[in-house]
Amino acid sequence: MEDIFFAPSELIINEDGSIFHLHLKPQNLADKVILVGDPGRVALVASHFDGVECEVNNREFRTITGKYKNKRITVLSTGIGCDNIDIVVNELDALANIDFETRKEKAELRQLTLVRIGTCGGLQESTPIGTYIASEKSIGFDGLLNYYANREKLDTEFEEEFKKQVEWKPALGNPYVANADKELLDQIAQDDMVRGVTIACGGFFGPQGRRLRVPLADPHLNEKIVKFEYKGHQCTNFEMESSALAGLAQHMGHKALTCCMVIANRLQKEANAGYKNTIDGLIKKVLERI
Ligand code: R1P
Ligand code: URA
Repeated sequence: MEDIFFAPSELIINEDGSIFHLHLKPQNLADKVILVGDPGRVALVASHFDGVECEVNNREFRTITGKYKNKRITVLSTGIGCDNIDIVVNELDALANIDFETRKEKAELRQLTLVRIGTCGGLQESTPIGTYIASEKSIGFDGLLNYYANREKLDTEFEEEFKKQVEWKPALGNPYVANADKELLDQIAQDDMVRGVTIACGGFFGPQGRRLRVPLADPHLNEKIVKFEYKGHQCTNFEMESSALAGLAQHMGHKALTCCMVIANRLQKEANAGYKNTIDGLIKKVLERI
């Protein structure tokens, strides 16, 4: 624990005592947290709760804390992208581990369990639309963890092998690899989920190899990603938040995992735009197992 005073410009607290973006107060946060991208998915998760304790909304961050079968759970939306994960995970950690009166770190770590329930694009024939994928490893194309210390504690061996096999172009920035918490992975990813390597991208189109009107810097990157194989691991899916979540949680001492439902398969060139009706199956599994 470091004895640092977090100045008002570094840790912004609103006049009502809530944290800047999430508008949550420390007492609003449960130890078990479900993160979803879509603010509309928060009500879907909370529809399974036996009771609701508080509901807070600001920008794309919608939060409900309640009870599911005697487990106190907070569900909150992050919106799209790793930039929002930086905000959400730092603010959740501050709510748990910084004393808002003294603006100093608390003496003992309060460990959070963070499970993201999202949607993704499948990359293999074994990941058709409807598959649930738990991200055992996440490769971050988003650059976020390059700004934090302790990068060497991430999975640099896997990173080097990935860059070699896909002939990574340095102009794309340095990808990093973050692993899910092993215990949480075993708890949540049972036989009905594929354990995979997820690529978290800084965009939905170009960064995921979707070419509409503007040509891509490396039009063959996705073919190389699909072929990549290392120690039995293959890249299974694309989404936009898992690496930032896994990496930040590891640095902060929290447990984190991302589970996504495939809504588009890039090999089969198919998509299910009506997925909102079917993601409830994944939500129920996570609520039971968290
Ligand atoms: C893109 O459509 C969004 O969907 C996926 C991506 O990660 C990105 O946030 O996740 P969510 O469905 O959780 O938003
Ligand atoms: N989310 C993504 O980021 N990519 C997809 O292809 C589908 C959902």
